[in-house]
Amino acid sequence: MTSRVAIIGAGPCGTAQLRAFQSASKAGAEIPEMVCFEKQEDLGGLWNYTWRTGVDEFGEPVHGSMYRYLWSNGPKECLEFADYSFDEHFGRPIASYPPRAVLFDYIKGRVEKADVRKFIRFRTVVRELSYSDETGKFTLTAHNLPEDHTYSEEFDNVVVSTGHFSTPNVPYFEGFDSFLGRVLHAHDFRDATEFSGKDVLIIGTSYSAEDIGSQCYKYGAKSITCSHRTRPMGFKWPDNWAEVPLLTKVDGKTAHFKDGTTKDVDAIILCTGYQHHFPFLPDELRLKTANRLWPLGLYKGVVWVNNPKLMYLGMQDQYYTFNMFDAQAWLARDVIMGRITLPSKEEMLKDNQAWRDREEALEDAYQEIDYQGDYTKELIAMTDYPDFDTDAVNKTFYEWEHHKEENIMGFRDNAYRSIMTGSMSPVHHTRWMEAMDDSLESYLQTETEAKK
Ligand code: FAD
Ligand code: NA7
Repeated sequence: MTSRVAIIGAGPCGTAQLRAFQSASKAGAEIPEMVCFEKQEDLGGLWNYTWRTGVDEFGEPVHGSMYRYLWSNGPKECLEFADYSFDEHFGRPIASYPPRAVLFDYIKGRVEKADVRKFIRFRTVVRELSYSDETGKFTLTAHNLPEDHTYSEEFDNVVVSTGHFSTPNVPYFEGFDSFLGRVLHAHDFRDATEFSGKDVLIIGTSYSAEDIGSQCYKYGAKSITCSHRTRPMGFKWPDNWAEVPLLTKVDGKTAHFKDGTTKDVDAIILCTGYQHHFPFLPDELRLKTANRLWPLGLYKGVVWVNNPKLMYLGMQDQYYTFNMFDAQAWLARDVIMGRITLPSKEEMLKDNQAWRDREEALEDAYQEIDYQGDYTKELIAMTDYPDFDTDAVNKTFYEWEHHKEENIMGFRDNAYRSIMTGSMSPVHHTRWMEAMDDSLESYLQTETEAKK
């Protein structure tokens, strides 16, 4: 009997898994039966924008954390699929920092080309997973939301690709209960124009803080104050920005900081990160980790050491995204299909610890980039995923870091060369600060069309 694999989630990781199996099938291999469960109405994961916050129409927690006017926060040349280039999808080179809708279109393009949409059961949420030592199989319980029907099926392998930037980490600060403004988490942020003319306080110093702060600035906030727990971001911010120590309490509209300073604010946006949250998994199958480059328990960052029939994709903190997810999905495929023989548990744990030890010694973003590049390189060497030059990707990431250090509000105006095709990307027709329209149509206009 053909074995069965369940893929949970149809975001960039889940669709990479579908494509990985499809490519083996196309090359003549016999592949397992694939069933992909996706709770949203379309694929693309976070890239599938929703205006909703809180719960959806079925009472499910809203997965989406992306917002209007979101543009790629890194060069697209660093995330490009090695088997499906931007040039192939758009028919010509396009600029380097596409808005969300453009990347969403790109992700969907590969899925359509590979014809794997048919394997996805949309609007179906996975509620429970268990493993039986007796049968050697997983029992997965799914809920078809529109039909309000719950059912269980057995699988030989399971791939968890549900993402980890959807369940917010929401700290409490004294006075929040009586704050005379709005408190929200980045997960619920949708439209920066809401904060136009307002004094905004941001808590956190990572990507969400940097980008949501920049969005608020671009769309007319009166001031941005960024409060840090560990260290300030340190970019050359515009004049109406301030970086301050951690918030200690709020009193009315007044925010108090650790250094004794205060600031009256209208809104507080908690850019305090997310939790790895898998409510459908029992303890023995559940990854428990903070957001970091090397979560423990996963051989090669993918295979659940305590039960290697279970895979996790994309669970790391990310510089590399789409093409690293691909490299992981190809590895998961080959483990599932028996093309890769796993070493002993002891060996897997040793390998895992070696990666963790190296992660703990990393000193800056440049070393972190090299680390994730090396990791991706190692995965690529293990499968037939099209080889690409991770050292060149790393260099593009360095350039990106430099461009941010030079001009945090202008780094998206730069262009880079594709590592996959060698073609140079054009400079975008409009500077990011002036580009208010984030539609695909607007982004794909040529310089002449945009100037009309
Ligand atoms: P997701 O995209 O989160 O997809 C997971 C899928 O699983 C979703 O479709 C969800 O509905 C589904 N799912 C979850 N639980 C269940 C369940 N129980 N049953 C069924 N289905 C389920 N990366 C970049 O490369 N560039 C960027 O500019 C960038 N910007 C970002 C901005 C924000 C605000 C955030 C939050 C992330 C950003 N990222 C960016 C990183 C992002 O994590 C990856 O690009 C990518 O979306 C991760 O893919 P994924 O498949 O792991 O997870
Ligand atoms: P990250 O990258 O996990 O960063 C979380 C930030 O939140 C980080 O600066 C933390 O500060 C800060 N944090 C967490 N808890 C607290 C508390 N209690 N008080 C103050 N500050 C806190 O999450 P992001 O949302 O920025 O990025 C996630 C993804 O979204 C990313 O991949 C992007 O592509 C988009 P710390 O440095 O630990 O002191």
